[in-house]
Amino acid sequence: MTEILKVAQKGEAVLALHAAEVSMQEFGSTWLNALADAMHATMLARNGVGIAAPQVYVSRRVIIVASRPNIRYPDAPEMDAIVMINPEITQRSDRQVLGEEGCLSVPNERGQVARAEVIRVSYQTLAGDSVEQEFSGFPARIVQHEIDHLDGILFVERT
Ligand code: K2U
Ligand code: ZN
Repeated sequence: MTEILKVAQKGEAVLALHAAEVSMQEFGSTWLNALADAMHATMLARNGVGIAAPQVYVSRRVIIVASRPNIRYPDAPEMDAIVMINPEITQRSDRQVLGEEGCLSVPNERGQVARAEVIRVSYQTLAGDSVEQEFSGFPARIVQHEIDHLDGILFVERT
């Protein structure tokens, strides 16, 4: 049974915390896999293109990135959802791009946010494998937005 979880709203303390890393012994655990499933179901139910664990009241460094074409980014790539555990941005392009963002935790608000156009991200998969991957454009924007959530930062603090 995959749960659709309640999404924390702007002003709730959990969104302002620095989320804790997932430790090696937690990989493969029932709780981590259940969390990823519930985050994914919740993101889909809310038509999100990403979600971070703190948004469902879990202050741990887990995000999902799932770009798809949408009204604001019609040429965004359609990508399979990626679950990133302990994600870290290892490189950022100097060049930044302004783009409109929204947030499942900040309803009815949209704002222009400057983000690095190209980033390199290192993260662990649910299986515990380490991955280094480059993102650009809208997917790069989503990754930066979600990692901000892990550091207690909402996009409205960057507009
Ligand atoms: O983290 C979230 O609250 C999910 C956001 C992700 C997002 C990141 C960057 C730019 C836009 C959104 C939700 O997907 S907000 C809904 C949405 C979907 C597509 C485009 C804009 C807003
Ligand atoms: Zn958000």
